[in-house]
Amino acid sequence: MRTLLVTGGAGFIGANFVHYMLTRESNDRIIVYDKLTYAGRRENLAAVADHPRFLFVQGDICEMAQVRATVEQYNVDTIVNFAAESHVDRSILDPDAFVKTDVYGVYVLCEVVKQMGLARLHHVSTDEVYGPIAEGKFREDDRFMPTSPYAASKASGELIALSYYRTYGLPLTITRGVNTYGPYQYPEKAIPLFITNAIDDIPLPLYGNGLQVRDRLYVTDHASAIAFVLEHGKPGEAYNIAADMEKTNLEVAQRIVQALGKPAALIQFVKDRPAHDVRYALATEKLTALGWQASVSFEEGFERTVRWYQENENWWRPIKSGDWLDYYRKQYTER
Ligand code: NAD
Ligand code: TDX
Repeated sequence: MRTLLVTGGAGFIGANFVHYMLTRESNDRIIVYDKLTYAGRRENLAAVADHPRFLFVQGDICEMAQVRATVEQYNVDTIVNFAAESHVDRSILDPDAFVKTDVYGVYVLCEVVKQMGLARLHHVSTDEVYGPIAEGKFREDDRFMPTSPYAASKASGELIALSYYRTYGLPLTITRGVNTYGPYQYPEKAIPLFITNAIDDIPLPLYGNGLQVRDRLYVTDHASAIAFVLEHGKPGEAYNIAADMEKTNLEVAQRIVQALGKPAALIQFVKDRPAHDVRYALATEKLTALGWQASVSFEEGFERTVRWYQENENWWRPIKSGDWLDYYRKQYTER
């Protein structure tokens, strides 16, 4: 039996990972440790709130004493770190929290794992650390060339963690996933933003020409890949996660209006994101050679996602407006 401290477990991928871990055969205990920023919500964990192997602790990964106390109190042996500021547009407008959580916060977790002799730190990273690639795919040993303050913070956090593996032998594994979508994703990210806008007949703002390419991964596949690396990954190694489902933003927006029976005229081209990465793509042989594979096609994941937002308005309506979205609309959607 392991006891996992899932930092950032009340956010989109973290909550889906917790659901995944608690519904499969295992005795693992799951302690979610989350600051509950705007992106972290107890509602995301409502389905497992009474599960006998689940507990929630509100806390910040930048607070070393609190992380240590939680590890001690619950006999944690493994930390899986999802906690991050995760939205590129917010990092462009105000990078401060990104540097704190995505860099310093990772350092704190490394220190705790080192000081307390834990069995594993698994750090969840992103395709964005490599930067854009016009053709071909990045492999795990390619150099980092991040563009946005978000991507640079994630790259910096990873470099700190890797230095702890090299210098102190920290039992570290890393995964770098591509753009992930599915239930519980905050409606500031493109897919849930577009779906919820389309439901309300609000324009879908496509940055620039809409031809930027992202590889799309359904969230349960992202969760299963992390669980797989926790069991089969080798310390000191990073693993790309992708499912070979490259799509332009324009194609995704078109599929959304079609699926919801809305007019294509809802799609509006707006001012581009500064330094917008034109394409991300990852080679996944390292992970598939170990035996992991994705199980949800884009068609199936897309249909499930659209249906989930249609059926769960009570989840997204309360967070569909507010300071950020109002500010964002001014910054990005007015030409
Ligand atoms: P999210 O923004 O939905 O959730 C982040 C969670 O971290 C929230 O619950 C938030 O409250 C929590 N958090 C933030 N700062 C914290 C702090 N200082 N201490 C404790 N908790 C804190 O993000 P997500 O989309 O679920 O992403 C999860 C992880 O996966 C991130 O590390 C992100 O970089 C990475 N990632 C995301 C994607 C994607 O497409 N969403 C793709 C690849 C990698
Ligand atoms: O309104 C929009 N219009 C638009 O055209 C928004 C919000 C986005 N976009 C474009 C920008 C990107 O090319 O859609 C694409 C996807 O945008 P986001 O959903 O913001 O994702 P991205 O910037 O690619 O980053 C995501 O994937 C990698 C996550 O937010 C990161 O946390 C993850 O590391």
